Amino acid sequence: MKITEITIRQLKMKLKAPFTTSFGTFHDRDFLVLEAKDESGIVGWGESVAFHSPWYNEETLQTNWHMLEDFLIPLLLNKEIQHPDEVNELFKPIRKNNMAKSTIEGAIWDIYAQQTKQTLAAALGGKKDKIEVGISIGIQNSIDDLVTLVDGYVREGYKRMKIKIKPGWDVEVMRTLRETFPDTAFMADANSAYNLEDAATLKQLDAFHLTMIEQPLASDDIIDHATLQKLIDTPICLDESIHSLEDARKAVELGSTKIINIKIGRVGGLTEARKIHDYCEANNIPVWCGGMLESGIGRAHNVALTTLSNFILPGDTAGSNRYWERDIIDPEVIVKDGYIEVPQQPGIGYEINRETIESFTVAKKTYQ
Ligand code: OSB
Ligand code: MG
Repeated sequence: MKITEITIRQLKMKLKAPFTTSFGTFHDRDFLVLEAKDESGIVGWGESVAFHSPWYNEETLQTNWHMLEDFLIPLLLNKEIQHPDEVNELFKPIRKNNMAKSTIEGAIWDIYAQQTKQTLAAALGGKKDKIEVGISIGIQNSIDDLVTLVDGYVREGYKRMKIKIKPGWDVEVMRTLRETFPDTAFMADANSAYNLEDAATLKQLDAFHLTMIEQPLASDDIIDHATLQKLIDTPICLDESIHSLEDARKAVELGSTKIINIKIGRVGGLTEARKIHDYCEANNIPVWCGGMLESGIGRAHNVALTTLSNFILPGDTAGSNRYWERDIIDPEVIVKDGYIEVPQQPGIGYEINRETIESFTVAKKTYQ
């Protein structure tokens, strides 16, 4: 295939409810979506999961646009490629900027799946026809508010509740949830809010039988996480620390992580995500698919990836209606009894609603 035209759009979508993590609060979601066209006119879609500000990692929507326009698009446009796995190789000269790379790579995978007349899930080697999902719940104003929210999501059928924690919003919160919902699967996500001096606090969480604790320590750390894992029973799951197969291998070998959260954008695309999946499967490390408050496009890629066999634990891919009044895909992603049905149309399997996408577009540029 040869990509002959690429359009980048900047979208602004209002979240139904603010989402608060240990590093900040999101009211809106600003992001890029990328539309690529091959010489036969097939269109593929990708999403940059970078945020407006460099809170989660160092990338932003603007740095992604810069990388795409000045480096990545020129490397790809009008080049003959046989398979999406080659995109990774083509982008090798550019260091990191994984979310920017993943934006194009996702669109190429979508086109490849359509060309070969299969779903993106099948193109990746996925076999499930439905996937099991949980939900990530931000920091609330009070424990009562949180209990009410969790109760609603338990009733909706979500298979696992992920609770954002930070110092001062941790042990009592998890204790109340465990007492109120004795049989619900809970985990906690700290987004790097702690350090090793907090080990005694984190140790108290062992009493609540969490499925895991996600990224308690610094994003650039895998040494202290290994030390912490020896001190606590709750399995550690790394998110921010894992950018590649090499990072995954080192963290697993050091004993820094027992579970890995795979985010397609953070690791530079579906090809690398699949490599991490395969490595983890061979080493008995369960994985699950993380979320970045995606629009329907990124959500569709997450659904496809989650069909791979070692995505054993429920991911953060909640239904579109948890985030948006109106998503940009048709049909929207629907969660029923904690499952999402994998769409059966070729490619990402959802239609892009052009009218809706236009209504959220604040900037747009085409490259030929
Ligand atoms: O750490 O997984 C995270 C949202 C923004 C930034 C980081 C994270 C999250 C989530 C939300 O947990 C997952 C989702 O619902 O998309
Ligand atoms: Mg996380």
